[in-house]
Amino acid sequence: LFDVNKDGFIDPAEFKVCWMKWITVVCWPRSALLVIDVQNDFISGSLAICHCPAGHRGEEVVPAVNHLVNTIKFNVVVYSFDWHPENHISFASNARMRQMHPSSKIDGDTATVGDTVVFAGPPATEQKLWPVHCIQGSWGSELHKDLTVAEGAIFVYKGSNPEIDSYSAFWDNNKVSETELHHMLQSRGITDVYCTGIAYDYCVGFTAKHSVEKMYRTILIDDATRGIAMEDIRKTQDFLRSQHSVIVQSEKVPGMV
Ligand code: VGL
Ligand code: ZN
Repeated sequence: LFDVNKDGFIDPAEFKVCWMKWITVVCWPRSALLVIDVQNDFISGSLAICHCPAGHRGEEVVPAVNHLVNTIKFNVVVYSFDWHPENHISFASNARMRQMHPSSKIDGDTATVGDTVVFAGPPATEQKLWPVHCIQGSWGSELHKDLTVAEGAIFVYKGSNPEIDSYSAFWDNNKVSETELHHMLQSRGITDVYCTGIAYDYCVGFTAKHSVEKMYRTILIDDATRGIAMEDIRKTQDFLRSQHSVIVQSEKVPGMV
């Protein structure tokens, strides 16, 4: 099972991988449900995903997540918040106030929602532009009113640095700074991470990707996740499966009745 070094010892790095990936996962599984960005702006506000090509309706995740929270005894439930200041880099309306990198195909004055630009930085940063959304403390940043908030829940706030976007609840898009999430999951002995919420092809997808990188057994719950563009949702699914993450329906989650 293990390679040994010249003294006959197991390589500690390899053992750590085996411990985290297999031994604890098999012997002491502990689960976290991540509820990503189930906030008003993504459901009925400025970035309502129903206006996007996939035509998904964000509020459909609410009963699905509530059913999971009320039925299954997760060891912890985490709610993430997209949590932007007004001068955030991802807002199309802020593009003209920023310096573009020479490689950017679109300049700041003509840039609009949906464009991808390259800001000068440093570091040069590619950014898809969005409408103003999830301003810290605004109605749009609040969780949907019908969402059940589990007892002892953890809240994670991301995207607060004006200079860098953060789709994932673990890291910003340049992987420069990390949220508290990994630390909080580690301190609770979490092995299994279930991902739900909005948007499938952005914040949920990136969170699941980083969860795999952090070596959690990562499960995306398809019917509790909604997204923006069908083609990007498919790419997200293919990528996650290629990383040995699994995509299931709620009824297949252990403990579901
Ligand atoms: C998200 C676009 C911009 C998301 C956040 O939660 O998926 N998408 N900010
Ligand atoms: Zn955002």
